[in-house]
Amino acid sequence: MSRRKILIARAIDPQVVAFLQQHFDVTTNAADTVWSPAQLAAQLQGQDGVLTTGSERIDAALLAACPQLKVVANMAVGFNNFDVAAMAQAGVQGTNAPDVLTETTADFGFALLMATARRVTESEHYLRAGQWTKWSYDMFAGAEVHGSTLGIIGMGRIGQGIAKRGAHGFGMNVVYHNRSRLSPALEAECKARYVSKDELLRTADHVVLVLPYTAENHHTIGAAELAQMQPTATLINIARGGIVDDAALAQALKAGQIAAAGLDVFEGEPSVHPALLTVPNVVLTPHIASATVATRRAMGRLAADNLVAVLGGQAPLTPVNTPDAAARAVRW
Ligand code: 8YV
Repeated sequence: MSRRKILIARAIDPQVVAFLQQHFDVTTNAADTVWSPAQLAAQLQGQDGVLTTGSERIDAALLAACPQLKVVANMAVGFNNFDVAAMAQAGVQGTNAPDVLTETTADFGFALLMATARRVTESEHYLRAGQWTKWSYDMFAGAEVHGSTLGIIGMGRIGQGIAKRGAHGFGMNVVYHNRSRLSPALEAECKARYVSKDELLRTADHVVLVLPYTAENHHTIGAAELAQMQPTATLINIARGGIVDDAALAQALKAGQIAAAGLDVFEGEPSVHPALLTVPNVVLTPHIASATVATRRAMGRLAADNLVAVLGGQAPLTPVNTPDAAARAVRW
């Protein structure tokens, strides 16, 4: 049988590319261009599989235009770029890249929390601008981290990682809100107490968002939720942009309704709401929570392993859907 063909939609770790080349005829995106849906469909002609990086929209129109496509392996734990139902109906296997990024992403969640609470970037800008001429008792006085109340919305693997860091490393009182409660054993391991979203917003000193982006999670934090938070509280978003109403957040930060925010993800990224760029009490990073050399390599390798498994006739390692058998047969 001739070798299967795969497309790698964006530049990824060269070691992962080399691994894939051992198994497949590989087409890469040498220029690392961000393709439009039409360009992606054109690139996918004749391809059996594709490695995506989380921003390529895989929907019914694309799948109809690519009748040979059998598997889409996302190099991300989130897969809100997939229309999972359309993929199942079209007989296409989708996979994601969970677990390998959990601890790294939790580390970054904490880094962003610390930087936001302790005003790290704001004070660095002040210093670089030559404004530091004398000490004063309240210069960049921030919010306490140790011993404070950490509220986590979305208690999956990454949320649990943040809870453990907060409870065990910083003696924080951890509360969480999630679609479903953790088992008593996991709650004990994370030293986390389940509360309603309202209670969490009212009582947490630091609110961290780690929930997946779905239609019902759109604007989980908007003007009404920001109004419930304490004026001394911080908000950290390492989940997805659409979970926070960025315009309402910029307004709340300007008005001093909350103390500060740390954002790694944005509505419409890589564009950032212009109002957020003008408020000083927000730490902004370009969606890098999983960005360590080792973790990005591991994410790529897991996506690659999924392609090898599926196109080799094996079960995927980390599936996100079950393709319709009859539609699947047509593609094979
Ligand atoms: C990725 C992410 O960096 O895994 C996710 O869901 O958001 C990030 O870790 C991004 O999707 C690119 O792969």
